[in-house]
Amino acid sequence: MKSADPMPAPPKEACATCSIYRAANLKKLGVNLDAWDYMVALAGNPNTGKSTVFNALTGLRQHTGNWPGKTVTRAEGGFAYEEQRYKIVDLPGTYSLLSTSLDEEIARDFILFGQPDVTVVVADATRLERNLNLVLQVLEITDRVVLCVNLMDEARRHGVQVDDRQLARDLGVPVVTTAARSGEGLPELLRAIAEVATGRVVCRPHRLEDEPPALKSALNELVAQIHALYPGLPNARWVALRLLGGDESMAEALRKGTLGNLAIPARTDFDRANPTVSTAS
Ligand SMILES: Nc1nc2c(ncn2[C@@H]2O[C@H](COP(=O)(O)OP(=O)(O)OP(=O)(O)O)[C@@H](O)[C@H]2O)c(=O)[nH]1
Ligand SMILES: [Mg+2]
Repeated sequence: MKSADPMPAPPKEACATCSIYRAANLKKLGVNLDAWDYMVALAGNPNTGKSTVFNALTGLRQHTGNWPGKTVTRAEGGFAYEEQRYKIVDLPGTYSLLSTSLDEEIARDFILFGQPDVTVVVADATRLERNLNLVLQVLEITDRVVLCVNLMDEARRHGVQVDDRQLARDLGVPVVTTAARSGEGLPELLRAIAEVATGRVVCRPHRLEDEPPALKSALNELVAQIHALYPGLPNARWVALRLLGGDESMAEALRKGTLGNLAIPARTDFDRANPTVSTAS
């Protein structure tokens, strides 16, 4: 966050009677998160409405506004839905998982190493093609993805239609269209999150074709070495690919031994190792 908001007020009684609550059986938990069953990450390009979704589901007041780069650290909140408690993490906007700015690294590291049960990629319906770059990158590292195509009201105003069913078939993950500012589509988004989190829906994401044999053997060798150095590091294969691609920040993390800091044996350990403000900031 560039400017600090005041501490959020706890969710009001009215939250329990709002339309999203009634339609979706949602209970906004604010920052009251003693224990949770599933963790959800909100990722996406800058300015696509991640914090707007976060606020609608938690009752918190994460900073929103009409310019990119507002959320610069992760913020956490909670909600309950169908008897399950969810911790939801609002991440800084990122165009790609290959990014290097600090706020983008926070998002990248959490998606890669935070082991969320569901990663919701919030995309801008008016710029869908550009947003799909990040979607495809996220699909390379996790099966458990829901694509939220937001700003549908803006898209309609520009005469843009989104074939969400075809998109879901092509990508192999659930796709939900929303206009988060007015609450449109949020009950459906909640249902999709719950279905993926609980395993009622199993995603079969579109993946790039297999690597050529020479690359495969180099990758396997490198993955074994990374695992020897950092046992249990999630997504070691992705790290190896980045190293082979000459990613300086990955190479630096490996040389300095800081890559291990990103390895999260248990999610609670991650939280302890990376204390951040857990309210709207
Ligand atoms: N018209 C319209 N505006 C929306 C919608 N969802 C969010 N917005 C607006 O879009 C702007 C950006 O929303 P944010 O929630 O701050 O976006 P973000 O993805 O968190 O942005 P960063 O943290 O900067 O990456 C704000 O002005 C929101 O009010 C929507 O569905 N329709
Ligand atoms: Mg934000």
